Amino acid sequence: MTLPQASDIVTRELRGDILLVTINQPPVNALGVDVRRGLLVAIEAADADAAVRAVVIVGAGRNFIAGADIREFGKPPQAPSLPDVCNRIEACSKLVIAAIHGAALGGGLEVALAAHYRLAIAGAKLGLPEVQLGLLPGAGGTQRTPRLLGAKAALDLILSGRHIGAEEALTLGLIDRIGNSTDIAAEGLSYAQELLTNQAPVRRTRDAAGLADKDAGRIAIDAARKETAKKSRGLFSPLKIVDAVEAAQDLVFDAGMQLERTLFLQCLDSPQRAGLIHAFFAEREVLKAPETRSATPRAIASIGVVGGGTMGAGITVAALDAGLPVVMIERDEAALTRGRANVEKVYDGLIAKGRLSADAKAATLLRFSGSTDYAALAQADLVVEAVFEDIAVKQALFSELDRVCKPGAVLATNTSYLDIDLMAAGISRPADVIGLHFFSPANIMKLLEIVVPAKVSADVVATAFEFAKKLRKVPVRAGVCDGFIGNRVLAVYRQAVDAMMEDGASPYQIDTAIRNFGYPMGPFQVVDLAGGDIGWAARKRRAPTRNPEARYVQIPDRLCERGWFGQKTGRGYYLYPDGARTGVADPEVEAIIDAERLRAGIAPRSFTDEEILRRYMAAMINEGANVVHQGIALRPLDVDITFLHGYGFPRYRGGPMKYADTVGLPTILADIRAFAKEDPLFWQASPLLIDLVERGANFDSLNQSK
Ligand code: T1G
Repeated sequence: MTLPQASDIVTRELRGDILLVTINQPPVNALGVDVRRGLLVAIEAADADAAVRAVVIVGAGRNFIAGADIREFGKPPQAPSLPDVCNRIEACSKLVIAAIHGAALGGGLEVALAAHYRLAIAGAKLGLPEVQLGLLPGAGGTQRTPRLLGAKAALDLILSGRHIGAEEALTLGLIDRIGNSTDIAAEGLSYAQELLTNQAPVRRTRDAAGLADKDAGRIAIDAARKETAKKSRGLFSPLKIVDAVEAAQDLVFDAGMQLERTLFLQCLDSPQRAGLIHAFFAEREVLKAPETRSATPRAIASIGVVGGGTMGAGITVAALDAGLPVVMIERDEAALTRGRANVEKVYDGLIAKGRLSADAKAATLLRFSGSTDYAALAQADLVVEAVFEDIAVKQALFSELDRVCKPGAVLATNTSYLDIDLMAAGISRPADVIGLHFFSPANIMKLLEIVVPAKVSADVVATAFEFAKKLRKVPVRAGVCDGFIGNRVLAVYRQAVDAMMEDGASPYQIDTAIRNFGYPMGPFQVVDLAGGDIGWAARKRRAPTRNPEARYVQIPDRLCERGWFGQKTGRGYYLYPDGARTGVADPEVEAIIDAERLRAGIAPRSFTDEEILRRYMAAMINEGANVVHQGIALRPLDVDITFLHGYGFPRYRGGPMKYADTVGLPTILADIRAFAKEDPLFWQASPLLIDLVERGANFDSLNQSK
């Protein structure tokens, strides 16, 4: 049966006695049902045609095959399955050669493993990243890879999900040849011809002897299981991967394939797969803002950074690491020396860890220059200020930038809460002013909130997204408000957490409950890490405008008044004896909490971990809904990405809004209404949440790109 559309997507062309099979399914040749059908038709045709002595499979465009079509997961499966297609390729009576350029990932590599020989050219990316999607290689990857590479190398490749290049693939034995030219079809055909000339046999990966050394395999599997149990932190699929590779070691191929299928379907059904795939697509959708569609970014060839403190130095390193020249401005020589030292400290740390050479540091710093004269910014395409968080200081600074920067330079502020519209209003070019809110450490944290003031021009927003891409950051478009997206939502769920502490839950129980949800740290550990003085300053700043009717928990202030700011002062909510990184509970803190409960007239009650989590998430989700409702975030997925990349939200849950959809919005709304009986002012259900529940819709229904 020939399916016309399949033949369009998978074309066959006889070149002499070699059948060239080309997959052409933009954008990345994902293995959707049409591609699977087309491959099957092609292999059947090759087997049936006596004129065909070999088959070469290539991908059109920039990639071989990106993998299974992730968009198909969760939908009813359509035949043929990818395992069946791979088995049919492997069973072909003619030589099958996979010629790889670009990505051969997941199912893409599994197709190549089912071929009899594999060639790749420079720039190829091979890997089995299914674990990053909460899955495992489900088309023979857990059975063929160990047979080809041995259990240890296979487990490393599959459990890490990492991409490897052609050279490493050749060394490992994943491929047989590296092609020299960039013409992948020519390379594949030439290699096929060579194999035919040499009468190379049909060589099935299922028959490879990588698992012959049972003892080595057993040792590798036991070690992987122990290591994975320790570090997979609640993830479901990694241990299933070990089980599948163990099956490859212990069972015949077909039985191993059956077990792989069973384990794959278990992973597919896990909510973790849904969360991780949501994160995968959200990271791509978040790059699509109205301005990135409508405007062309300005060129960014050189950067200015005003301020050499923690943030200024971090931003400088991020730009230097992106290959950009950076000029740092500080108010005087001493401050500039400190700024440069802050930059060098980052690189010296990497050298100390053996992750950077001194020469590489020196080469990078050739692109760094410093000055105390703003005139040094005259040629910068984009300037980011990271000076003291005071609106008057910032306004004065923007006046200087307005005076010295060339026309068209983007003028950005790294402020975490000050009014960017005010900064823009004071200069002659408000259309060039934008917020670039980095997260500390700015050279490490991926999240970059791109804060869009009222008068900014679309091409400046597009330029900010382009800048984020250069720095390999994950940009999220945010509207101007106190805290933008992340810190605004944080302020709300922090209040919920402080209220629970005052009502009877210890900070240590709360931290444990939140860590068990999947966070690396609990909220009180985070405060101790970041420094309690930061939140204290924010509370003092908001005090004049705080609603006097609103509940205010004073416990955090009691600690700050004692200078107990956390790790940097040796104690905060926890004690850090001898500068330990992991704190211990502090009886004096518990005594302060008891005294505050007494002062507030509160009779403490117990909380279950489950209730702690429900309150924590209800507050986060509700404020996330408000942020979307008020247009501060474009879509719920923008809130998800903010919390995945800026606040340690467990990735396999997809983010707070995805998690809310998983729990069910009616449940979240019911919780909020129940909590409102104690504190109606704090627990006000978001109009967006109410509307979605009334319509029987969920947050994901709002995620189509704007
Ligand atoms: N399925 C569907 N769409 C995909 C896709 C995929 N596998 N990979 C990418 N896309 C979309 C992506 O959403 C974007 O869409 C566009 O293609 C360009 O992607 C059975 C079960 C291949 C390295 O995990 O790593 O195989 O935004 O921006 O930067 O064992 O895409 O344009 O609408 O990322 O050039 C395993 C995932 C799947 C690889 C290219 N494979 N993809 O990077 O482009 S599970 C993966 C990537 C599996 C089997 C199992 C990258 C890339 P839009 P992009 P890129």
